[in-house]
Amino acid sequence: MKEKIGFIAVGQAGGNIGKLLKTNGFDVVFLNSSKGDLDTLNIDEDKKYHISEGLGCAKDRKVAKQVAKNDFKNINEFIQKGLNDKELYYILFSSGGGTGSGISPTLAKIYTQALNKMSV
Ligand SMILES: Nc1nc2c(ncn2[C@@H]2O[C@H](COP(=O)(O)OP(=O)(O)OP(=O)(O)O)[C@@H](O)[C@H]2O)c(=O)[nH]1
Ligand SMILES: [Mg+2]
Repeated sequence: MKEKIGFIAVGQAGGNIGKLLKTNGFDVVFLNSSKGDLDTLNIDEDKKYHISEGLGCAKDRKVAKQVAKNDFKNINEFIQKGLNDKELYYILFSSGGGTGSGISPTLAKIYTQALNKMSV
């Protein structure tokens, strides 16, 4: 089952949880609007994506949503490429910040409707 699941880690808390899952053999891709936070995770370059324009969203969900909307094509390509053979996606994020909680619900909605791949 492990090989059929893909985790999408968004924001710092999502990234920290994703790192633990990766260490335990799961496939994880990492997204953040803060390049500095992404780099602290020490993950292969092809598994992490810095959302364009992003300098961190400082707990502002509206900013996060807008930044993700502007860069959605690249975000989607990055996820599809990193987790292309998966039957199920899980999204990891904290409800306390801007990036993870701003972007993740919209991402879940899009993937549920477009791919029927989400589990929440
Ligand atoms: N338990 C736990 N909480 C964390 C962790 N990392 C961040 N948090 C908490 O998550 C909340 C903020 O969410 P973050 O994930 O840092 O925010 P973000 O999604 O990166 O969004 P930005 O506001 O744009 O930075 C704060 O309450 C943090 O203390 C973690 O590894 N474990
Ligand atoms: Mg952050």
